[in-house]
Amino acid sequence: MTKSALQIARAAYQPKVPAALKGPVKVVDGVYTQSIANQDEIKKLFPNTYGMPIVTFEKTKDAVALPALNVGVILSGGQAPGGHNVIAGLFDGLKAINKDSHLYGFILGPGGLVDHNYMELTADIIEEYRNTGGFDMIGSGRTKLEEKAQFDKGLEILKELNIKALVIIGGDDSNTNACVLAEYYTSINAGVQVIGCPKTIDGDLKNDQIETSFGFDTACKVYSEVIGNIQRDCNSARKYWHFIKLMGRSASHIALECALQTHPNACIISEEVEAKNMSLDDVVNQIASVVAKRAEAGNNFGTVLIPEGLIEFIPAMKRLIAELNDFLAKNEAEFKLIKRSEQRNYIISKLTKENSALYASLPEGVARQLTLDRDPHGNVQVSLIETEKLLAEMVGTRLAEWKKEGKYVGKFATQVHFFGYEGRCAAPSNYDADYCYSLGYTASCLIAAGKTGYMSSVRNTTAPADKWIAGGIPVTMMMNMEKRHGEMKPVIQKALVKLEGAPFKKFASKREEWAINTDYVYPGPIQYFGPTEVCDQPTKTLLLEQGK
Ligand code: FBP
Repeated sequence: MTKSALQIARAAYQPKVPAALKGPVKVVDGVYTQSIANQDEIKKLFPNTYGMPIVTFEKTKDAVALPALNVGVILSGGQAPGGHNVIAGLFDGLKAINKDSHLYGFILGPGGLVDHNYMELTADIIEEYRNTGGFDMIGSGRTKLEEKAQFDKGLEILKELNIKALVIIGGDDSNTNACVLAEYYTSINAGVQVIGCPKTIDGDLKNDQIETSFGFDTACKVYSEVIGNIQRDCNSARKYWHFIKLMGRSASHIALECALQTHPNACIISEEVEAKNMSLDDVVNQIASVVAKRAEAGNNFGTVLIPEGLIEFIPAMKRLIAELNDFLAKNEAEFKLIKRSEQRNYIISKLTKENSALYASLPEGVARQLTLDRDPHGNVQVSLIETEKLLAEMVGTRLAEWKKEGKYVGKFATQVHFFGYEGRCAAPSNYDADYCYSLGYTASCLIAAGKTGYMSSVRNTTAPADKWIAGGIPVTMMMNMEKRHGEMKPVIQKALVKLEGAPFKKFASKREEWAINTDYVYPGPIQYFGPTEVCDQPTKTLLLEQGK
């Protein structure tokens, strides 16, 4: 692999870790836990892994010699910067426990376990990937691990390789499944522990114990850099409105963080749209009003940030998508036989009155995207829905209507962008490089401590790394019951943007000022070498959440 000068310099970077992880650790059991809701149901479903205590690792002088361990690792779901460092931290931790330990990577996600597709991760391989972005060391995939047959098939290869623990690096769904797997392997005395690690650029796997999912920091910094560049271009030419859609399947954490970093003229937060029961028209009016106000001041340019999941948070659209999901699930075969040119009318004829009218009012492209294949979790693939184009078009139409009514709306020319894939494999920021390495190392400590059904946790990360707290959180603690595919299931609760939380409040207190004034911030690229205040800052979201 040919490497850039930055990659070569970066390979030598030694991630910062909590002080406790710099030598032998002892396990300190904390309080016993219960799930955040539906305690009785979840306890019944997880008799072996429910209610375990939170654990913390503390420094000890008494090093204990432990036997060599064979461990497997899986990267699950969408890429997130820092995944390789989780694996590097895990590898170093296992070698520190016993130099004869072995680490195996399952290829292309959970499917690798079921298909017995794996490779041993040796020191040479790990060296190649330290502090790099991407998941290409072993690849990732979205196969859902949820059937007993898959668990049993997986166990065959785990036994063959004498693997005693499996680390699953994934988002809320993958960690939920990791816990189901932990419970199952414990119930049959399989002798395999399962540990999860919180990953997703979306930032929606967090709670009182898990401060943030890895990758969110780097991805937001990459998007904010590019948004800043666009804003500088925008403020130089003064002739375009830029509509920028940002990844984040459901929650608007990425859009909110980027808004806090760059001060755009408008930013839509899906959770607010839902809470205020706004229609698509209301969202369009909100943006069009900002455009018209800026035009009055002679500013025919600006930026609008749009969260990827917006469409599913507009209550009327949510109802439409729910009916479409059910309808397409039941009539998939028939729908696939309909000619492409007739699919729209076919759908219009099948939906209930309200949904049919809404579907008919959507531009062709968006209507089509709503009928495309769902992902393996049954979600609409929101990254394929061009909300940025839809809103740019609809705002244009609204302004034209206002103009006819005699209102001054200035000139309105648009550019559209979608930032998502650009940030998911970026070289991890120092924060993510350190956080991920520490998460991986902590996972090795959880394994050595004989834990299963835990998620690796590193807390207090707005303080210097030395003061970070490493430990483990029982996954059942984060669960509640939710409806999935028509059935109630135990799942880790997804963290949406809290409208009463400090990050949203900060944004809400500033957005009118940012709408009218041109108060853009240009964050520039991530810096890896240099002063702490430039290179080692966590996200604004995390700082605000921790009252800093
Ligand atoms: P994860 O939740 O698996 O981390 O993935 C998140 C994400 O990056 C979303 O932001 C986006 O909607 C989706 O993945 C895109 O999926 P795909 O990689 O399959 O195109």
